[in-house]
Amino acid sequence: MGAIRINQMGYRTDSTKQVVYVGEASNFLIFDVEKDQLVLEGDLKTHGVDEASKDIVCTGDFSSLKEPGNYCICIGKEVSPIFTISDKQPQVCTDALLKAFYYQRCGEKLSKEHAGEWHHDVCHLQPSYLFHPEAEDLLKNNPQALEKIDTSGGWHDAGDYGRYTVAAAKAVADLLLAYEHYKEAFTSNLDIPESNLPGADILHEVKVELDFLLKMQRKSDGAAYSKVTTRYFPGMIMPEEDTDPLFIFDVSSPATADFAATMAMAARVYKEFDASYANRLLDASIKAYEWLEKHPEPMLFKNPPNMNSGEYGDVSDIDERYWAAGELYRTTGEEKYHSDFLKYYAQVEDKFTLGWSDVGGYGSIAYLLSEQELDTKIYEALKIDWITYAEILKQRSSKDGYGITLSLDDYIWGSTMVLLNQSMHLIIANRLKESKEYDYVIERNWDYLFGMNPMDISYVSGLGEQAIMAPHHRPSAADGVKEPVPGLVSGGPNAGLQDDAAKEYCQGQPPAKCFIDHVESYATNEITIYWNSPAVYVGAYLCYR
Ligand code: G3I
Ligand code: 9MR
Ligand code: ZN
Repeated sequence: MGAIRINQMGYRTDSTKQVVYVGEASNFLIFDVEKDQLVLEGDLKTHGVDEASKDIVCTGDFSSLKEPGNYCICIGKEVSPIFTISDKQPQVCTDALLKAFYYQRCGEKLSKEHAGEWHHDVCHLQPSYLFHPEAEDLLKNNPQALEKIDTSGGWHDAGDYGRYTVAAAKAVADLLLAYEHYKEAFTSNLDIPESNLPGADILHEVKVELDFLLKMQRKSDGAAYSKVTTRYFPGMIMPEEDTDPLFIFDVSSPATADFAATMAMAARVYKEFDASYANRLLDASIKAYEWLEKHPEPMLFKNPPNMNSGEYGDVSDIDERYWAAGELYRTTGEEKYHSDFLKYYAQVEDKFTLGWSDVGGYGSIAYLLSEQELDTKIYEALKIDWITYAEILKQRSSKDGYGITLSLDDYIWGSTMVLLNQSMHLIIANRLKESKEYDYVIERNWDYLFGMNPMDISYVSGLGEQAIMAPHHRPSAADGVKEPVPGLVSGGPNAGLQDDAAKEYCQGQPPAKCFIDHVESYATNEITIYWNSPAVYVGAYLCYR
């Protein structure tokens, strides 16, 4: 591990730029490696002990270096990896982070043409059966008695091959917000099968998941099923080898409300692109919402006994209902959704989180950025609270050795998502204030993701000189290709040590170092669609802010 920590993917010409040095030193030198020239000399500022890593660190600012080129930093006898200063930095990252969704596609062959060495055969087209307690016996003795539903398509959730509604909702929401807010960032050709069709590739890619989600809506009443998975997590095999029967699990109120919210959002975004598809999405959303109205009591999902795919459980559905009402109001302007939103506003505890189980933040965004007539008092209160939390994040970053926004308690399963969600919060705060006030912090969080961190590692596969190599990702582990599938965001440090590899290698480590680039460490080094999606949002912002 080197002592000089930088963003291994480099920096934009006009971004603020920081280097972190682990140890004590007084100054740094930057050389242009092509011209073999010293271009900058700067002082290092002592930070003292960085609480999250327990390392003593110094930081140096080289924002004044704006000339595109390739550089390295020298501190004492240490030399950093070579890095680039280029305006392409965030675009290169954003494209790769988005292309990762293509690699997660289910139910279609990934061809050599589009997937390169990570190509694989078509997967998960076996029948999917509606689960009920006797489903397994029936499957053995009388499979005809089981209801079959076509649930093909969509994205594999993560390192496993399950497809889960609430997880999909967060991923789709982040990508749609990214497109809605920063369209200019989505003009690249991602080399996916639909790239030659009109429209941005991000819309083609998200449609893959929307089409799948539409299949997850129960035809009879509009409720959404919670997931489709095999009974157990399979071994580290390729998706086409995962041929056990698929089960579709019960509907739930959080899944249905998330479904209503994402469909309403998508109807808005796809309207200009494909009006009849947008109508279909809106109809699906309204139907799901009608089910919610008929079922005011929470109906929460629990894994049935002896089924061990992901649970994605929840303790409340108020935040999901808040989000659904907020999106439907923003998309349709119908008063009924507005009054529901205000009712849930008074009940929802957490109005900021952008997670898969806590989605209050999305409800708040839907209202804060709505074009509809709003309740001024509620709008103002929400805006003040949103900005107050942004200030807390900014304060926190000023005390962190790397300048990031994670608190000591934030190093949980999927801590990179926590970090990226915090950046999303700051970006929305910038929008509300019409300022760039939080850019410095957003850039430090971005640098952390790509290597400026206590592990000296880029948490995104394929991006950075020292990027993760062994994510808990079944295709990457089983395909015989040395490099993992690129563009995947690892969960990152997790002090919970919930898997054997983390227990073995990270015991006693400070929170920011509870990470192991080991294929078996699903609690620190798995990947998911909803850890990639906030990264796409932040990357898109950094492309054209
Ligand atoms: O929120 C609490 C926090 O208050 C507490 O201090 C902290 C202490 O550990 O825990 C936090 O909760 C954690 C929660 O994630 C945060 O979202 C739980 O401990 C932790 O067990 C839980 O992990 C989830 C994991 O599934 C196990 O259920 C991850 O969020 C979730 O991303 C992950 O999802 C899995 C799917 O089930 C299957 N597919 C892969 C996917 C990624 O690993
Ligand atoms: O591979 C599974 C991963 O996708 C999940 O996030 C994780 C936690 O639910 O579980 C993993 O599966 C492990 C299982 O829980 C226990 N036996 C080992 C499996 C990993 O190969
Ligand atoms: Zn599949």
